[in-house]
Amino acid sequence: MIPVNADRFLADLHHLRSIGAAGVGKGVVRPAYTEADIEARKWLAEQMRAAGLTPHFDPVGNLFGLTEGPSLLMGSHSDSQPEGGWLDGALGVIAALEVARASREAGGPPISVVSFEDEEGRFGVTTGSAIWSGNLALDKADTLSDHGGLTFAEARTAFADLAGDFVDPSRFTGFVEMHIEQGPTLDTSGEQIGVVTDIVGIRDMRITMEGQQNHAGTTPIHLRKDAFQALSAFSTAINDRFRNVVTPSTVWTIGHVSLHPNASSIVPGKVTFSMQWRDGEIDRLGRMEQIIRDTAEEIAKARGMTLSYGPMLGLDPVKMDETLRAALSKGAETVAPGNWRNMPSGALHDATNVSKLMPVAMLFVPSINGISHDFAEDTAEVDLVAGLKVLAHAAAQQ
Ligand code: HGY
Ligand code: MN
Ligand code: MN
Repeated sequence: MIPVNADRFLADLHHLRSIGAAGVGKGVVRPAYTEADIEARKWLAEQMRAAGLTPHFDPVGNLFGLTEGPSLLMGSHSDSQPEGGWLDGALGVIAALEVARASREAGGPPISVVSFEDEEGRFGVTTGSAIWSGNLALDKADTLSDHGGLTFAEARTAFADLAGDFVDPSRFTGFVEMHIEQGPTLDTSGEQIGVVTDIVGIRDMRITMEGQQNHAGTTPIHLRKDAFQALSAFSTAINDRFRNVVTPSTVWTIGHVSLHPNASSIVPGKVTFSMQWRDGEIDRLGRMEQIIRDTAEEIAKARGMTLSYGPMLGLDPVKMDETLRAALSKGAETVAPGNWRNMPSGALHDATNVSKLMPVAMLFVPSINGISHDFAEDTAEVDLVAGLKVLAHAAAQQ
């Protein structure tokens, strides 16, 4: 077993939390390419160097801590949602750093570390690892923009003076990512560890409906081409039409809405909204897409409105590598005998992209009350340390 240092691991985790601390509970605000994100990555690069690894930024800000020769890659992401938790991504990066550091100290197996950039999709979907893995072409990524209109090409210039080439994935024998569950399963069952079996697929697109901006007092209801009413009708219709396509584990979300001009006395003439859906089956994702497009077209036509789509991004469901998964299961049984389970991931992770390049596996620790993507996200420190030890066990079996 690699002798990990739990106190050093927790101290690094709390230091990373302090970079971009939201000042609300343990929350963080550290979206990709913001000052806090860049400061965090520079601090991580110093820790990697101090651990005997060679820090390396690639052209999009993915940060690797490289060891010589072939190695197992471990890590996650250190960027956060606009309102993020202190552990989403950060846990996997700091746990990987501690295992790599402790392994070097003990003359153990070579471990490299990575913090992928923009996993949280300020611009795309798991953007940094999608580009590195070839799932997303850099020139296409450069045309993506955030909700404020900043392009990915502009944002990534923040790393221009730090960036080297993309790292050659063939130097890695596999990838293991530790992450919080971000859901209620382990918190409800009371189990300490989840060994991931597969990660769901996702589709994500922006839809714009345009009608007629007008006076909220003088425009009769039957003459309106009201963008909010169109969105409301669309959402109600897809909820109904999904009924006999989806399963209890299928999810779909309209999370971002920009209504123009967003004023109380003006009938909104335009709405652009995010449409995201996830499932473990590729063909179900396709059937849902068809319902979404058909319903949007039907509603826009019936209301004399125009309809346009932004780029659709997505990743297909992936299964975890059996050998790496067995190593995690063995570690879980050693660290938390009888207190762990095999389970799917409803959240997306960089491991999905990396699975295109090499064998991948993931492990979870519980999220208190199943909360994530919220300042209240948290995990008991005893569970964080248990997860670290499972990760170290899996690394030692390489
Ligand atoms: O949305 C996700 O599943 C990930 O946390 N970005
Ligand atoms: Mn994450
Ligand atoms: Mn996340």
